[in-house]
Amino acid sequence: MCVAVRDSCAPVLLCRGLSWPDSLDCDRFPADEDMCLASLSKEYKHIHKELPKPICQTCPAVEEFFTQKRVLDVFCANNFAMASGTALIYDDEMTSYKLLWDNPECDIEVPERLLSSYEQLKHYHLVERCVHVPVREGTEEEIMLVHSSEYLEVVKSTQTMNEEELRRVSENYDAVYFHPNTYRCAKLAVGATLQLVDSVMSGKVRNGMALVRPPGHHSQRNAANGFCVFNNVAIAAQYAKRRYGLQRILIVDWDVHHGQGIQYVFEEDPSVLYYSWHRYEHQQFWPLLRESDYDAVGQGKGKGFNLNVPWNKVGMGNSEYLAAFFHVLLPVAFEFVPELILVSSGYDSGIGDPEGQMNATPECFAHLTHFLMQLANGRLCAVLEGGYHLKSLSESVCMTVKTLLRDPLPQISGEMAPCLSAVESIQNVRAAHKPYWKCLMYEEATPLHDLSTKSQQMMEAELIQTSTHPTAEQAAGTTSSEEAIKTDRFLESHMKKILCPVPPVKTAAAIVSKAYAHLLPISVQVEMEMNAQELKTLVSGFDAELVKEEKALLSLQNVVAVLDKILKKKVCNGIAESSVASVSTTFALKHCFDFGLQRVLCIVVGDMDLELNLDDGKILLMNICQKQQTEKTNSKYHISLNWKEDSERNNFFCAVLGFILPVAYSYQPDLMIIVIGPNSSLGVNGISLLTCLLQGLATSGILVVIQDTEIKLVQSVAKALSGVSTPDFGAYAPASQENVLEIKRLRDQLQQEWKMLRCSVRDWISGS
Ligand code: SS9
Ligand code: ZN
Repeated sequence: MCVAVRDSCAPVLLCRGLSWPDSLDCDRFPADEDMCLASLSKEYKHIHKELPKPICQTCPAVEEFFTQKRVLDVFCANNFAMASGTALIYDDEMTSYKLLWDNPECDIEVPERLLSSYEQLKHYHLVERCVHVPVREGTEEEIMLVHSSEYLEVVKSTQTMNEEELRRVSENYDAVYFHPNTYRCAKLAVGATLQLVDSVMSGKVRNGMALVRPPGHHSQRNAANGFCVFNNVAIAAQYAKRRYGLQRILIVDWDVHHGQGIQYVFEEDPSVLYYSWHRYEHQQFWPLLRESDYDAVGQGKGKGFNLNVPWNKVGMGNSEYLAAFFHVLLPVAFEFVPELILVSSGYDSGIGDPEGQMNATPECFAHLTHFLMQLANGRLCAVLEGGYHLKSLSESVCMTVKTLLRDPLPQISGEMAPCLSAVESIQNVRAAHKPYWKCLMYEEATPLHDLSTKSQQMMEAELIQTSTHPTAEQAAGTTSSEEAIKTDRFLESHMKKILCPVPPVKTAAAIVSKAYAHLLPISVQVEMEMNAQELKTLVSGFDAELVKEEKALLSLQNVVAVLDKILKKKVCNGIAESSVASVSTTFALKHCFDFGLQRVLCIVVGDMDLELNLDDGKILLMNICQKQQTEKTNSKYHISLNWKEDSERNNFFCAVLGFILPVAYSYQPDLMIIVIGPNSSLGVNGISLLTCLLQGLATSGILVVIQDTEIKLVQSVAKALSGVSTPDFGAYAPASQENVLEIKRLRDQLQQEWKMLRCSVRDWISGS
C-alpha cells in the first residue's frame, strides 16, 4: 500500500522540491483508518509542510482496490494524517511494594491504588480497547536526567535493607517510605513513562496513560518526597527534549498537591511550561511552601513558564477546575503551542479524597483531558501521580482513558459557578502572568492581597496550633472511613447516572454532492437519500409552502436525516449541507423540541437571520458576525459577538476560551447546532477547532449545518467531529485590543447570568 501511496505522492512532493523520505518506505497500512501516519514536525520543519511518518507495526495489507483508492485520496486530501489509538501501560509488578510499619502519614499510598484502577478499566472494557505497551526499567542514565548519582545510589541501596534500615532512610525525607522493592518499582515507573512517550512520539499511538507507582512529582534532584522516588514526568520531559528535539513541552499537574519537584527542575527552562493547581490554604497545607503561590512565575529565562493556581479553600470542584482551565491554562497553552503534553495525573483532586478534600466528580477529568487533547496535535501522555480514595481514583482514571479513546463525554454535573475564593486565585495568576503572555496583555485586574479566605484561615491555623481544634470530620460528626463509604455510595449511583451508551457511529454526513463523499474521513458515515415516507412524516409539521420547494425540501432532507440520527443516538454528531441553512435550522430546532429536548445551543457563524422565539431559554443563540449590530442589545439568550478577523491578529482564542466556552458550559445544552452562513468571520480552522472544543458538551451531540458547499470546510469539520485530527493554527498571533475589549464588555454584561465567565473579583461582586 505504501508503495502505491509513494508512487502517487512522490511526484507531488517533487513539484514542491521535496524528495520522498526514506523513512516512509514500508509495505503495510492500517486496518480501518486513514491514520497510520503521524506528522513529523522536527526534522522537516524547514519545509513548512509537515511530512508523514510511518508506524510499521500491525497494519494488515489492504487488498481491495477501491479501498486503496479511497485511502489514497483521503491521504492526499488531508495533508497526511494523525496517529490513532491509545496506549495503556500497566504492570502488576508495581504493586509489589508497600508500607511495612505504622505511619499514618504514609498509609494511604497502597498497592490497591493500581489494582483497583486496573480492575475498573477492565470492568468498563477499556483495557481491550487500548494498545498494550509493556513496561521496562528506566536506565541509570535516564534517571540521572533529573537526579544526582548520589541520590540514585541511596535509593539503590534500599534494595537490600532490613526494616530497621529502611525506616531510618525513610526518615531522612518528608512523607516517604521505602520497601526492598521500591527501587525496582521506581525504575519501572520511570521506564513505563518513557515507553509511553516513545509510543506517542513515534506515532504508534496518538495518546496514552501509564498507571505507575511510586508517583513522581514531589521528588527532587537529591530527595524523595511525598511518596515520590524518581520524578517520572520531569524525566520524561527531559528525555523527550533530548531524544526528539522537542522545543515546547507542556506539563499539566492536576494532582491536588503542588509538584514542587517538577517546578524546581524547570524553573529556569522556557521550553517546559509547568502548570499546577493545588490545595494551598495560605501555605498551611503540605508541602507548606512559599513557592507554591501564584507569584512563583519561573526564574531567569523561565519567567512566565511556571503557572501556579493555589486553592485557598477546600471543596473546589468541577466549576472551579473548568474556570481555571478557561481563564488561565488554556489561553496560555494555546499561545505556547506545545509539541507534547505530559499530564501529572493525580486524582487526589477528586471527590472523596482524604488528602485533597475537594469535590470534582470523575467526569470532570474527562473534560480536562478533552481540552488538552486539542493541543499538541493530540499528543498527550497521562502519568498517574496521587489519588487515595480507591473508588474516586479508579472511576476518574476510567474517565480519563475513555476520553483519550475519544468516547463522547458525559455531561458535567453540578452548578457551573466558581466560588469567590477560586476566582480570587484565578485573578491573581492572571495578573502575575500578564507581563509574559500576550493573551493576558490587556488584563486590567491586579493581584489581590486581601483574600476572602484569609482572616478565617488564620484563625483556624491558630486553633490548630493550640490543638483544641477538631478536624473537619470530627466537627461534622463523622470519621474519615465513614466519609469514604459515603463517597463510595455516591459514586456508585453517580456513575450510573452520567454514563450513557456510546452510539455505534461517531459522525454522519449528508452532503449535496455525493462525489465528494470519498474526500471525507473513512470513519464518517455518509448519508444517502432518506426513505421518502419517513421524510414526509418528519417534515409534516413544517410550513407547507416551504416544503413544496424542491430546493428547500432537499435541504431539510439533509439536515433532518442527520439530526434524527443524533437524537436517536444512532450517531454522536453530524454535518449537513443545506442551501437554505436558516430555514433548515429553524426546522431542526422545532424538531429538537418535539423530541423533548430542554436546551439547545445554537451558534451561528456569519450573517444570517433566524426567526426564533428566544424568551423561554430553550434556545441560546450566539451569533458570531462581522456586522456591528447596533440596534440589538444582548440578552441572556441572544448574544451577538462582533468579530473582525484580520491576517495579523487572531481573535479566536480570546473569544472562544474567554467567552463562548464559559457561556456554553454555564448553559449546559442537550444539543448544539452550529450554523455556518455567508460571510463567516471565522476561517476553516477556527470553525473546526470550535467544533472540537464544544464536543465536551451535550455528550458530543453537535449538528453542523453548512450553507455554502465548500469542500475544504466540510472536510475539516468532518475531521473535527469524527476526531480524526485537530486543526492546526501554526504560530500564535495575538488578539486585537478591539476584540479583547468587546469580549470584556460582553463579559461584564452577561456574567450575572453565565457565571463561568467570572475571572476577576470585580466580576464576582457585580455578578453576585
Ligand atoms: C504531612 C502530610 C504529607 C503527603 C502527601 C503526598 C501526596 C503525594 N503531615 N502528605 S501525591
Ligand atoms: Zn497528590
